[in-house]
Parts: sequence; C-alpha cells; structure tokens
Amino acid sequence: MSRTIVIGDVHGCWAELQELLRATAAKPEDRLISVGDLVSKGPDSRSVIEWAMRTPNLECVLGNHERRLLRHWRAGTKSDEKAHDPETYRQLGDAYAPAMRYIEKMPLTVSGPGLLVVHAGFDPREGLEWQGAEALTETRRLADGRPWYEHYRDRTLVAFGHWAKRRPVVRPNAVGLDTGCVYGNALTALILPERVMVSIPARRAYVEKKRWDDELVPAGAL
Ligand SMILES: [Mn+2]
Repeated sequence: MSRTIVIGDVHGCWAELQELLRATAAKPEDRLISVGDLVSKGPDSRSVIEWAMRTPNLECVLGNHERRLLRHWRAGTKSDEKAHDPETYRQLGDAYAPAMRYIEKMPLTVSGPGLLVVHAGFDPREGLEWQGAEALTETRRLADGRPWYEHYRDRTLVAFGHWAKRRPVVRPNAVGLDTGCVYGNALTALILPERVMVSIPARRAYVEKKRWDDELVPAGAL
C-alpha cells in the first residue's frame, strides 16, 4: 500500500535527508510531502533542492525561506535580509535559476485525505481561504500568545513545520515536524496512514540556537 510521508524542515541538511529517506524506505509510489524550508541556513541547499526537482512523487509547500528568495528573484534582486543568504546563493551556484523556477511553482498548502500540510500555521478562527502567504509561512502564535494549533478544532490532520522544537508537536489533529535539524537536533518525518514518526539525529549543529521553545522544566523546579 502506498503511504504519505511528510518531511519536516530540511534547511539544506542533505546527509540527514538521505538518511531519513533510507530509514522510511521511501518508494516511488509513496506520496512525499515537504513542509517547506528545504533550503537556507544549512550546509547543502543545492543537493536538497536538486533532489526535490528530480523527485516526481514529492510535493513541497512554500516555506518562509523559499518565499524570501522568491520575492527577490521576482524583483531581479538577491536577498541580504538574512546573514546566511549569501551562503545560500553560493551553495546554489548555477542551480539558482532552475531552483527558483521550481520554487515558483510551490503551493502554499497541500491536501490529502484527512490531511492538510502548511509550512507554519494559520488562524483557525478564520477560514483557510482567508489566509495569505505570510500567515501560512510565518504563523506561530496568535494574538493571544497561544500557539495557533491550540485553537484548531477540526478533525483534518494539519502537518506543519517552521517552529523548531526539540520534540515534535503531536496532537490528535496537528503534528509539528520541525525538530531543528539545522540546529543540531533531528530531522523528522510523519508516515501516514500509520501515523508513525521517524527522526534522524543531526550530524552536528550547523547554526547555533540559543534557546529552544520547548525547553524542559528541570525536575523539581515546579
Ligand atoms: Mn520556516
């Protein structure tokens, strides 16, 4: 039976991505979905995006990092908004133009039976159709300070990334797959319909992360 494998934020972590694909035994008949942010920050954005471009059974939603590069591509400029942007262009090399043409076609959402994949999140109190690109690629908390998924009540499973945590967010109707591989933690995928999660430890921290949002409270501190 064919499966759906939703892959968390890769950020150029090519070695860990290959290991994840091996560990999930991903086959051409499986439906692969990336939550976006395939590129930027990490060691090998080129190999990751070239893998995406040659993998016909992969769909990838647009991440905020792709969106920033795309905005500059369309304006005929190159981004220097992030300190790591020049390094991303250097890694892409002459794959830059084909990569941007691929990224230009990335949708903001991908749907499956009982499944919705977005990069970051959205305000569940408003209809999905009212959510713009910025909301879908950037949302973590809503105006009340609570994570968007705590307000989400539908049965459709939302798989998302963007919010790097040491452990995946696992709720009945929402799964957060950004386990901060580029920060030295892990690359995580969700396999459906079994709802099995697979995590590959990062080879190293490619970017320093000073503080995690799911820091465990030390025993006794309560
Ligand atoms: Mn992101």
